[in-house]
Amino acid sequence: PLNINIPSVELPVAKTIVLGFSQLGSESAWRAANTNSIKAAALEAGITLIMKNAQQSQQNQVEAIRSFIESKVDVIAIAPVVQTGWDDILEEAKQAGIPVIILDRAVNVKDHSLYVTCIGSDFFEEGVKAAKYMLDKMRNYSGRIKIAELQGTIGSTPSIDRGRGFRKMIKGQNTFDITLTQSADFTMAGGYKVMREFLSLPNDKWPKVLFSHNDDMAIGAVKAIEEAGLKPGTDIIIISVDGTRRAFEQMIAGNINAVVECNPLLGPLLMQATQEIMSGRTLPKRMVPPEDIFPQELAAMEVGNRTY
Ligand code: GYE
Repeated sequence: PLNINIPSVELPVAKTIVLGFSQLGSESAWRAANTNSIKAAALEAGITLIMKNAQQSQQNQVEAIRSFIESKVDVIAIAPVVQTGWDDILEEAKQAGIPVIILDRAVNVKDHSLYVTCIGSDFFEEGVKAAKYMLDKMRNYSGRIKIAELQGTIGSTPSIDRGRGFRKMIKGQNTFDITLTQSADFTMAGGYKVMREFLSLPNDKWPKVLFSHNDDMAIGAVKAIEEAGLKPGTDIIIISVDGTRRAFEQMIAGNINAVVECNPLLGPLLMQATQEIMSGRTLPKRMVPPEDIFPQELAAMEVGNRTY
């Protein structure tokens, strides 16, 4: 018999990448869009995604990360609820040799080698844009302008930096004054509640401008303003951040005056970064999506393009 010797070939088995992602919660429309974008992009990229929702608790995030380390995922991604307190758990991931991607919000760690890259918006710049719009919008208004601010989650990068960017721009402008400021946790219910409290003060304390750190809180505040018998967008100028479809609809209705865009659709960037890390490429330490600001005059034209 003919004896043919066929050498056996080792076919490389394409191992699917496993990504553990700790999502911070589900407080807003932005967050829902962010979660959906990540799920869809993982599916598209053929990456196995293990996602855990921390319901606004840093402790839950730490436990999720620890479970990812124990189950030896390939890459860990974290959307951190607050900025501080990450050094120890990131050190654990480093000891285990698992690369970490920081997504959306940032972390304050002493050792920057604890994460590979940080993908997310420039929140300081968003605050600057919001203030620039306000300065222009109010340029013909005479007298002192009282500003109310609805902050997001205390200790979170977007809230800290939007507040700082905004303040930087009004510093030295002595007609502009932030007279009321409180956290409403980035939620619609919170925005409603805090704005109601603001408007329960004597009316000489009522603000002329509202700077809301996100759309959900602004939409909640619109309801409280209407209930107080005022016209949102006219009696109180409203500026918010995110750029959700609902906020655009509110602009069209005249209730919100301008929205600073903050892009939640980070899924494709995250999957790309994950694949590049796995193939040994070096990534930039910081990746920032391009973003715009939309005044109410553009809302009707743009609403159809909003994908979140
Ligand atoms: O603006 C807000 C969400 O971290 C950029 O979190 C995100 C913020 C977003 O709850 O709506």
